[in-house]
Parts: sequence; C-alpha cells; structure tokens
Amino acid sequence: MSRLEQFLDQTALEKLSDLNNTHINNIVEWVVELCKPAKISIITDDKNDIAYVRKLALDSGEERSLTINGHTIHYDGYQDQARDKAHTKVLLPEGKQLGRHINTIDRKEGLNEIFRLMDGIMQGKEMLVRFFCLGPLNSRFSIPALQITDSAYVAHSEDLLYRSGYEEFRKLNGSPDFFYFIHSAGQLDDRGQSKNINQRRIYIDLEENRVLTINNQYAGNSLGLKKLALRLAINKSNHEDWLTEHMFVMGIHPEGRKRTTYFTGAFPSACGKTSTAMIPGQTIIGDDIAYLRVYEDGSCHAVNIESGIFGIITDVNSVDDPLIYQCLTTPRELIFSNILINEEQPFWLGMGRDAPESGVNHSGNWFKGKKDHEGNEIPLAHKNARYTIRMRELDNVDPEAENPDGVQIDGIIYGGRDSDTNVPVCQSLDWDHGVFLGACLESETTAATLGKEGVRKHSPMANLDFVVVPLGKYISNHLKFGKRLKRKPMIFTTNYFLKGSDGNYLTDKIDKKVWILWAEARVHGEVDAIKTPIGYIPLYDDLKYLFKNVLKKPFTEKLYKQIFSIRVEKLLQKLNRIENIYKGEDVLEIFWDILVNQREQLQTAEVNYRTDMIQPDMFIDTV
Ligand code: SPV
Ligand code: MN
Repeated sequence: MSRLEQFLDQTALEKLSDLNNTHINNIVEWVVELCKPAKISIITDDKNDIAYVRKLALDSGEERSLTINGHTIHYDGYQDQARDKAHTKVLLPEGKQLGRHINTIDRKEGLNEIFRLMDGIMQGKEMLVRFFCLGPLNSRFSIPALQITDSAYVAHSEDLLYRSGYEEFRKLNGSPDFFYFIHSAGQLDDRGQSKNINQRRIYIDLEENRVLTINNQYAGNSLGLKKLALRLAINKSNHEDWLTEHMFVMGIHPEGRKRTTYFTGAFPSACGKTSTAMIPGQTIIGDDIAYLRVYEDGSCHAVNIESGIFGIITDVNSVDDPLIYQCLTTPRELIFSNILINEEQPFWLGMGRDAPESGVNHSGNWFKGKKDHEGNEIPLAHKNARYTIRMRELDNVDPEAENPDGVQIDGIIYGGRDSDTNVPVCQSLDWDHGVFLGACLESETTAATLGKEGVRKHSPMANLDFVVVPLGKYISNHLKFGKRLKRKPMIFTTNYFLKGSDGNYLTDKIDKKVWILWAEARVHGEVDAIKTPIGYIPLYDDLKYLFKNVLKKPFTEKLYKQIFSIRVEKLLQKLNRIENIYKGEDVLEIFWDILVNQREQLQTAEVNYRTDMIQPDMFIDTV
C-alpha cells in the first residue's frame, strides 16, 4: 500500500486493503502514476458509493436530468456515435498469429503508443475505481471485472448494466484471476466531449486480460464490461471449453405450454436481437452477451453476463416495441444517449410522435435542416442513439435471470440482415450443420459501427467484430462444444430482412414472433418440417395457424412460397464468399465436408427442379 498512501485518503485505502489483493493495488498505483488524476475514488457495492457516482455524472455535466424522475441524457461526441472498429486492435506479441480477419498491432509498438497517449490523460479529473461481476454472483460462469475510468457516465452506465462485484473481488483471496479495463475520455471540449478523437485507441491486451481505451465516450468503445470484456472472454473461453457469444437469452412461452423453453440468439448489432428478446408474452434474461457451458448432465446452460440493456432507441414505439416504450416513458433510473431534447422532453427517430424542429442533440444546438461539416443533414437524433436501463425493472424479466447455474438452452438462433438470400426461419440438419450455418452468417452493416451502412459483410455467429482468436479456432470450438453435449440445442437461422423486388420488406417486424414460436414447437416435436438442402423449413399450414392464432392476421400461401423459396443461385454465391473467408483458416475438416456437401445438394436440386428458386412445396421429404 505504501505508494498508494500518497494518493488515497484513509477511507479509500481501507476499501482497497479490505480486498487484500496486491494485483489490484499495483494496477491502481500504476494507473495513477501514468494518468495523473487529480482525485481518486474507490467505489464499493455500498449504496452510498453508488449514489456518489450517479451524482458525479450530473455534477460533472456528463449527464443532465430530464422531466421524468430518474431519466438523464448523455451525449457522446459527434464522431463518437458508434463502435470504432478501425482503432480497436488486439496487441499481438511477437511470433503469435491471429489470421487476417482480426485487427492487430504489434504488442510492444501498441503499448508504447498508448502509454505515451495515456501519460497525464486524467489530469484535473477524478478517477473512479469500480468492481463488477460478469455473470450472476456465486456462479461458475462469473468473472470479476475491475473498471478504472475518469468518466462518471461510464461508471454510472455500468451500474445499470452489470452486477456489483466488490464482494466477488474479496472472494478472489488475492488471485489475479480477473479482467481489468482502463478508460479515459481524455481532454474534453466545452460540451464535455472527448476532444482528441483522432487519438482514440482501444487496445486489447490478451496477455494481461486487460483493455486500455482512451479518447472516447460511446459505451461500445468506453465501457470495459461491454464489448471489451466480450473480447477477453472470447479469448478465455476458446482456450478453455466453453463459449462466449454475442447472444440474447430468452424464455419462450406459447399458450398452453407448462414449462419455459430457453433459447439464445446471435444477431449482429442493430438486427433485432433486443426486440426478439422483448417479444410480448415472452421473458427476457439478456439481450446482448451470453456465456454457455456444458453441464454435468450433458445439457447446455447459459447466463446473461449483464444485468441491464444498452439498447438502440431508433424505431422503439408503442406499436413495434410496446414493452420497451413503456419502460422509456415511465419513472426509473435510465440514461438516454444521443437523442433530441426539447424542454427536458426526449425525442428520437421512429418514436411515433411528432418531434419539434429544434432542441439539443448529439451535434449541440439543433434545428431542422442543420448540416454537419461535410454538408450532410443532421437528423434529430442519431440512428444509433441508445437507452440504458436495468433489466430487473422490466415486468417481463425471467425469474431465472439471476440463477447461478443459468438456464438450460434448447434452441440457438443465428440471424442476420439479409435482403435477398436466406429464408425467414430454418432449422439446421444437426449440430455441426448448425455451427456451419452460424459460421456462414452474413449481414448488411448498420449504424452501430462507424462507416458505411448497408454493405454485406460476413459475420460468423454475429461475433466477428469481437473474435480475438483465429476464426478457425473459434468455429472449431463450437464443433467441439457440440460433441460434449448429450442434449444438444436445436440450431435455427432467421432472417427478418428479406426484401421484394420493389425494395420493401416482405415480412412485418412482429412476424418474428411466429418464426420464434415455430422454432419452439420444433423443439417440442409438435410440428413437421420440409427437408431442403439448407435445413428444415416450416409447412405452410403450421405458419398459417400461428399467424392466425398468435398475430390475428392472415398469411397467404403466395407470400409463403415467395419467402420460403430456396434461392439456389444466391446461396451458391454465398457459399463461394464463405469459402474465401475460411480459406487458410485452421478449421476442423468437418466444416469443409459440410460446405462441399451443401454445395452439391444445392447444385443437384437446381438441376432436378430446373429452377434456381425452388418453392417449398416442390420438396417432398417432411420430417
Ligand atoms: C452492439 O453494437 O452490438 C451493441 C452496442 O450491443 S455496443 O455497446 O456499441 O457494442
Ligand atoms: Mn451487441
């Protein structure tokens, strides 16, 4: 403790010494010496400590109160509205290789660069030290996580999104077995936003289980426990025997079913993951990140590593997402980010309410027609604007959400934003084929990452942005995981984004409820399906029944044939793209066997049926 005594007051020193962990002391001491904050506060699980952070976020101006009790608004810089993939890099030690899909920088070079940028970066600021737990408390899934930041907004957000973990750290008994994250928003401009955005860096140090992130505020870049911890956990799990996935966890409840059936679902950012987990009538455990393990009885269990939602607010309205809308319009502790505020009232894109023509948004003072430096019109709110809430406040939270053993998973969904290739729902032929379908996931880019939207990119398991082990190893790990499962979840793909030749979506947002209920019915062996080269697809009558009974709307056979046709040429083109992606990756041989077989099956079908749009009723095998 000796050198820390120079920096910390008595209470802070006691909070640290209570943990009896020299690794933590060394980290705090090192960060203080490097970043040179003006003040240091150690935050425990005590409610007064937590309240202190909440108040600091307001006092520092990082958040501002709104009319509804507990609601605040926070702005990230104009160029810091989404994840910065280009400046997020894995530090690569000499001699190690991760393959061409992962953004890396030589470890020594990266550390030298970022340490130089971190020198004195917290001058004049207060540094907060927080302790969290990824996953439920007292669980084999849990990983303690230490967050050091000079942003009260970051520390406050994490309070809504994660479980407090000071007590978990105490249980470590001095062990270094935890993740840690150092964040600094860097120098701020007069609106309180990171000024040196060109020196934004997010460096992932797998050797030390740590991430260093500077000159940013957007949660996907700044919050240690969100996507930064996801990357460290992917590394850890892929060197052990479990999975870390970009997945929701939800309970499905069709009418009349006595037991809850749990599914996980991986979707790229802004492709319907949260709104699937929040489908009315179902229960939510998590909406973004899950850890999966094989249990003693051979079943697959999953937990949500978070305890809150950092959700996209665009298009949340009382019709499409009634549960979230209700939550955003009633008193509770909630942080809005990057939306329009007018007279202390929040407005966002697609909220289903007339918006005013001026106010304050992510660009500062805003008026309709305002343009940015590049001459682009600034919308009233950013498309990737968000809300941050605690999960436990939702009425639809599943009773098992805090179970240290997680829940048993019977279905896994992979879904992408795909306008022209895949059917709305399909069940894989078996586990390995399901892993293959997950590995083949493609999606059109969205506002959740910086850069152009609508560009088709491969997105294996919706996790590519976060995979920090060679892609082949990551996929092989799923194949091996399945081998150890005695009770394998069924694997499905979904596609909510199929478009017609006029460019309009062919299905409604709410139709996803039918696809999910069909998948659940398959798990229970209640519906037959048609066997096609890409997997099992629904029979028309079963969907018609679900549309009528669940959504109270018709579903025509014409539409069914259009959306469930197997688009052979498109699928073959996709297979070629996938082959190129995995070429040179060290993936288990079975992966290539499935790819070759898939191609042959599609080619044969095209010849046999003499069309490259094979309608579902042309296939004869039902199972
Ligand atoms: C995502 O982009 O996948 C999110 C939000 O869940 S972020 O925190 O930016 O990662
Ligand atoms: Mn996400």
